[in-house]
Amino acid sequence: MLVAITRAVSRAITRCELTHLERTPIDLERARAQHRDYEAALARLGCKVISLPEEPELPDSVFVEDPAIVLDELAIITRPGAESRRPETATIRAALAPHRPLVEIEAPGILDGGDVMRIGKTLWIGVTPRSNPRAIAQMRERLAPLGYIVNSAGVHGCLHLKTAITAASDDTVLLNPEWVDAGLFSQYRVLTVDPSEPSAANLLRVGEHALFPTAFPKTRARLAQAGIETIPIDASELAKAEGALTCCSLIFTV
Ligand code: CIR
Repeated sequence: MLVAITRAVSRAITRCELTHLERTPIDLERARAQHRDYEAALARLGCKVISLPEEPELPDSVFVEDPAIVLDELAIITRPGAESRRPETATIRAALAPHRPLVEIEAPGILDGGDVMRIGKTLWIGVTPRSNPRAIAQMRERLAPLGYIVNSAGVHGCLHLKTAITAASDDTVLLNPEWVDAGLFSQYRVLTVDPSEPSAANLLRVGEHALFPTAFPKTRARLAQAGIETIPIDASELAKAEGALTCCSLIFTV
């Protein structure tokens, strides 16, 4: 069975971290309505949704992808790169404890789950202001014995690796070549975003299905042409907080 952990949008979202975007007003009720639609879409696609209660004091806590990485064998509790986000790990640790053995990223390592892309037994980890080589070394040390290959990738011009690239299928990646070096990923079939939609590389796989933002119709058409069908979903309000589709859930099998 697929489980999706999510968390309600915090009333403090207007104080979210922003790196590459200007602050613009976020409509809390609209963000919450879109987030409920997202949870409903996950449920329709077969997930048991575990929706954690709102954290009124933690602005970015809706983005549950960043405090943990869930693999089949274990879950890694991260040490988020933004200090304001470190308290988010406590409740994520508690939510994951029944499902996986837990390991922790230790200081001076920093890591955001948004920088970790898994394709089969290979993990690609972005080196960004949120994730450093010390954490990547810890990941490699812990996961190599389980058969994982851990690679790093530079990211330029966007927040996380998965803002620049996500896996669209087991052998296909969707990427923005301005933000990540496409040459690194030549072992996969590489699809690129439409140049007029730079933020369109974040696709969320849910089992055999995929959710994709309504904001990027041209890239969605490119995906369809390559044989990858996606279900459109409006996530425009949380996009103002620099969040995309993968950021709002931790999806795993139990
Ligand atoms: C942050 O800067 O941490 C949040 N405002 C956005 C986090 C988005 N998470 C993600 O891409 N995995």
